[in-house]
Amino acid sequence: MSIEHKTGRPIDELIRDGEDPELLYAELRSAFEQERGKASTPQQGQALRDRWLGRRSGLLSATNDHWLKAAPRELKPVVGKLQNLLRREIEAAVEAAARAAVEEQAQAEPDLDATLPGPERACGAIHPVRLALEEVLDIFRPLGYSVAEGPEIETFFYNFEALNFPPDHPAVDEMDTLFLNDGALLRTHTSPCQIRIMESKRPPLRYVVHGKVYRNDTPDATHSPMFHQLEMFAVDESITFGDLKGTLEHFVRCFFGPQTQARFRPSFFPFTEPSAEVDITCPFCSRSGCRICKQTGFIEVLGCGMIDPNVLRNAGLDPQRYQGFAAGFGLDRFAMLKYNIDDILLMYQGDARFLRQFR
Ligand code: 2U9
Repeated sequence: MSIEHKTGRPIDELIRDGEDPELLYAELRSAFEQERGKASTPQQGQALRDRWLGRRSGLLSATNDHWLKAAPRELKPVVGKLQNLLRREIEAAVEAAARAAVEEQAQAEPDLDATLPGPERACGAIHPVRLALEEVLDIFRPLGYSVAEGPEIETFFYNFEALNFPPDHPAVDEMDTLFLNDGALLRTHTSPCQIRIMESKRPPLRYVVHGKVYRNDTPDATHSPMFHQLEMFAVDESITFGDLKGTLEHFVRCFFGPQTQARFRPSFFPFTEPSAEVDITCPFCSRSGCRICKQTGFIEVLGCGMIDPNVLRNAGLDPQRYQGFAAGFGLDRFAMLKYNIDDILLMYQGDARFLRQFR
């Protein structure tokens, strides 16, 4: 953008010809004054500001570049000083014009207070399930675990058959599983992801998988038909139950606090053998008994076990050569324990006042 002098010649040319910069700046100033006199609404004030002070293509920046380059060496300091002076004048004038326009508008429309702040922008919050997930991932990543997710719509094979569920297992029943058309179903756990990983990658494997899972449950304070599951598993040539215990003890101490102790109780899952459920010493009462641990001093937090050889075989791995451990838990429940939330349904009502409490 260049400015023409009243003679019709570009001003940088005049500068080059030794024209007095003071005079040229005075002309620039009067050009600005004329425009300023015409700006009477806040919108026009904004346009004036953009035209003269705009960072990239504003008249002042453009002339600064041109004039300074064109000026003979001995005049450069004078041109620079005049530019700064004029910029400050124009900034002050634009501010004053904006203020005057607001006042004028307020007088014209007395009910409108143009100085009031605009409507508050609703600000979101990080969901407690996401906070719990990030904490869990921060514990497993340094141990060398990768993170994976998979489809929420699954086949019967990946959700049940490959995981060693017998056809008459109660979980397969429509009572627990939400079936879709064409034999597809909403996954009831994230375990199908592990099958897909074992099918497509060679051991050693260490993965955390997580995501939404669905069960045909009636909602209440501890059940939601959709919740978030997280599972971790490791497959290698000499993995033992000792590796599983050490890993999970480390994990619960990191997540629930360094005093936490874990208790492994024998259990049964179709996809692990042997299997265990893990109770931790109650983080709320340090084992002395409270409402949350129902006076037992312990809280059940996860299930785990050595991956059943049938499952390894179903995923194409030789169980003579490879072993693995796996564990799973509900992230919603972990978030509830961590942040002392007593109703799972609160987490799915989208009330920002609730959601904002946890960080
Ligand atoms: C493969 C092999 C083994 C993952 C495991 C559990 C035990 C478990 C539940 C806790 C509460 C799910 O959220 S919950 O309903 N999970 O008890 N999960 S072992 O074992 C696997 C997974 C995949 C291929």
